Amino acid sequence: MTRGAFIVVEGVDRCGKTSQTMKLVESLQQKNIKAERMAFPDRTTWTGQVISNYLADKNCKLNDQAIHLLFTANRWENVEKMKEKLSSGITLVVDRYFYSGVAFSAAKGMSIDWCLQPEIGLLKPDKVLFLRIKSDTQKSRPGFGEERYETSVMQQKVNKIYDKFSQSEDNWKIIDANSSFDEVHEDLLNNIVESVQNVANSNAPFKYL
Ligand code: 2DT
Ligand code: MG
Repeated sequence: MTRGAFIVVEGVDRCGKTSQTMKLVESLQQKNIKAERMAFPDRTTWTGQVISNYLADKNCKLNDQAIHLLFTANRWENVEKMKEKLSSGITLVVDRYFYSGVAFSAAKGMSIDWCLQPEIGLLKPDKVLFLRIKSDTQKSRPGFGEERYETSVMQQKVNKIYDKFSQSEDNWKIIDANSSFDEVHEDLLNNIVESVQNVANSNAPFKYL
């Protein structure tokens, strides 16, 4: 049996990642492609609960390196589960991955090289779809929540780091996310179907960071 594709959707807050990833799984299933959604941070695990408390409580004083490593550990905790699902032919549509980890930590002033080190050895996505929105579009969407990082200054810094990834990484694809939900959905879906077919046709083994 050929494995499923490992797809990541990245982008700043309010670009539509959550609703798009949910709809994508439905649309893939309608095409008889086995698919499941995942999101990082995975707030259901032990590290996920610590992370969730950190994000919700702006007074929580946790050293930047420590929280960075907790986000990374939250991915490592899920590696076996992800491999099992992909091996059983399920395509994973994942809302955020280590690119968010690096982008948010580097936006706080940490070194990108340092941030990347603990991610080495994790599964590498077959495709990263970067939902790129103009800051005007972002501002026109319903307001930021109450969580840490949900400020315009932080989001702009993060967007710049995503732009760097989109230029340097071979698996990134920029998706114009300023248009309607349905148009963006079609664009994402076409890209994912193509990746699923490429993985199946080439019998691609897992790739690692
Ligand atoms: P959500 O709003 O998507 O739940 O994200 N973040 C995320 C990091 O700082 N490091 C990471 O490794 C990941 C995956 C982005 C919650 C916030 O957590 C940030 C926004
Ligand atoms: Mg959020």
